Amino acid sequence: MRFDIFTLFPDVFQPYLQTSILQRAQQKGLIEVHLHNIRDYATDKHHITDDEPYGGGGGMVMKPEPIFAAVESVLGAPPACPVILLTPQGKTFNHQIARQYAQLETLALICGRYEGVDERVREHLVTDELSIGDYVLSGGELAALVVLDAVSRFLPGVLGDPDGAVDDSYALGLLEYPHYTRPAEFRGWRVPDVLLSGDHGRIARWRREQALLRTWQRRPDLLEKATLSKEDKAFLERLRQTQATLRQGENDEI
Ligand code: 6GU
Repeated sequence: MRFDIFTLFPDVFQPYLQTSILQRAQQKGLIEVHLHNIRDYATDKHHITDDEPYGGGGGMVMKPEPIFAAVESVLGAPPACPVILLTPQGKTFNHQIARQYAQLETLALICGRYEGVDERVREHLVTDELSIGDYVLSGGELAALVVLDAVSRFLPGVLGDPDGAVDDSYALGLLEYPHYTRPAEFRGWRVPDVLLSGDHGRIARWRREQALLRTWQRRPDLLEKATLSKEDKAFLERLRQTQATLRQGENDEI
């Protein structure tokens, strides 16, 4: 899969792209990342990419010409692939969107900066707008890396496991069970005995129950959509009973 990233700060991408999974994915030819500096497409002497907003008010707005020129000279006019603008005003990115984008041959990502981007970019160049959560970043660069990373994990072969991201917690619909490695005791804190037992059946059951417990405690909304076995449902019912009993105890004390 090919990613074309349009940004005023291409340098911030390099360290992350040259690390671990994404570096290996590029070496294996599974992903190609092309960074384009929007400033290189400004035609005036000073390569200006922003200007004051019409109508006044503070801040600067990214000019339309360099963005159109960059995207169209790389991808054609109009581009054949989706063109995503990273902005806090976009739809919130998630696991499902990442999986859908992983079906594409090419994805273009435009990183917004300053107070915003000229509205004509949104109206006539961009096909989708994405945010990565309800907070404001100084620019879309970190968000573009988030999207690139999450999408890449769905491509076959990017993870060591040929099954790719299907084992991740959101794919399973549950949060992950707790992980431990050596030493078996650290500062007096012991790894749960069951994990040292060598009994693979008991270990699998413990992990499943821990995943259910954690999801029930932290993200009960995920349980509604998760695929649950009869045993899972029985375990959750026991959790609910225990909690109800505890609550009753608290009330009795009052
Ligand atoms: Cl995509 N961009 C900016 N500037 N801030 C954000 C964001 C994107 N997603 C969350 N906050």
